[in-house]
Amino acid sequence: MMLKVGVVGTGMIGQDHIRRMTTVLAGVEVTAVTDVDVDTAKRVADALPGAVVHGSGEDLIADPGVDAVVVCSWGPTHEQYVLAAIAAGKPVFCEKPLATTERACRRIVAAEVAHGRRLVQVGYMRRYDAAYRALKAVVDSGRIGTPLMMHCAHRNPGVPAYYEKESAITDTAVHEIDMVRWMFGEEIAAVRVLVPRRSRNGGGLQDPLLFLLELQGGAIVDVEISVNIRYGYDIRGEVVGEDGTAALGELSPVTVRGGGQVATPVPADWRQRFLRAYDVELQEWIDSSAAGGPPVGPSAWDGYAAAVVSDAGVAALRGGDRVAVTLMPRPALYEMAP
Ligand code: NAD
Ligand code: ISE
Repeated sequence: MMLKVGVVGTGMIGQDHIRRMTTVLAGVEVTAVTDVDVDTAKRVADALPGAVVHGSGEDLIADPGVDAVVVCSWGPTHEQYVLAAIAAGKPVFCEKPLATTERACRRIVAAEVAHGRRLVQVGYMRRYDAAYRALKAVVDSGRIGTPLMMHCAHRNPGVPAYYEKESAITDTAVHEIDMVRWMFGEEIAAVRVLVPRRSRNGGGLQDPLLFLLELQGGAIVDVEISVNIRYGYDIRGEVVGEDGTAALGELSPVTVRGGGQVATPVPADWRQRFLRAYDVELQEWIDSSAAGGPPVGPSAWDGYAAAVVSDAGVAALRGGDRVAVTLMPRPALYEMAP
């Protein structure tokens, strides 16, 4: 059976997901799109035979020709579409973040719990990345002993147009928040933000930042967030265990030696670096949705937990020292570990 998908938001990642659903993945058809930028939505639909352009996300979700929804609009608009999809009983893949505040995520969790079965998956694609999966397999195997620390860097060449001061946490570091919960299988207990001197390339943002995450079991993770690093998109991670360390490998398929130097290319952006991870993530979501089963990827609970930590990070950035993280009790619907 072909899963008929409607896409809300046809900007950068909306177009990239439409490309993969129409040219790479199997068992899916994009039947409807919408965007507040109507011209963009129409231009995107022109390349999709038979696809309808809707005037609003709500109209798209109500369309009987849409079985499942992919939300790729700006973060603050996610809540309304995820809630509308739950109300319609349709599976919804929501790009990260699930919503931009804890309260909005609580409303989504409450709606899904009231519905009685999981319909929401959040686009935390690092869980599908081959390098992160290999790193987690080493940590889980016990080969490096109990993990004590993790060093991460999240470097972007530049920022999208919607980026604000807090986005370094809410839009960028939110990936490490989810990845760390998954990597360590524990919730985050507290956060801090350290502020070094500003880069002249930072465009008025506090750039870079050092984000510190304390896990419930006592491990500590540091994340360098640089969002105007210029040289490329560079994602790093190294876990330090009692008996050894394990790091994400260099990912380039080519190394050039010449002129007295060894050089490997750096990805240009997240689309290049996580190309395969997005493919695997969406294919699994398509397959589980088509089968009528619950999604197996990051849940509304994961989206909620990330938002609580993200809110704490914003408080720490605004001048808090150590900000503790308190989660509500986890509903039985989300019984699996993070
Ligand atoms: P973008 O600005 O390129 O595209 C967003 C689109 O949403 C725009 O076309 C905009 O007009 C549209 N839009 C805004 N409000 C809307 C509304 N109420 N209804 C319908 N359409 C609306 O941004 P982007 O880079 O594509 O990011 C979109 C979302 O995807 C963000 O939440 C971002 O955090 C997330 N994202 C995730 C990843 C990832 O690695 N998983 C990468 C990039 C972006
Ligand atoms: C963007 O929205 C993403 O999700 C990318 O993966 C991230 O690296 C970037 O910082 C965000 O702006």
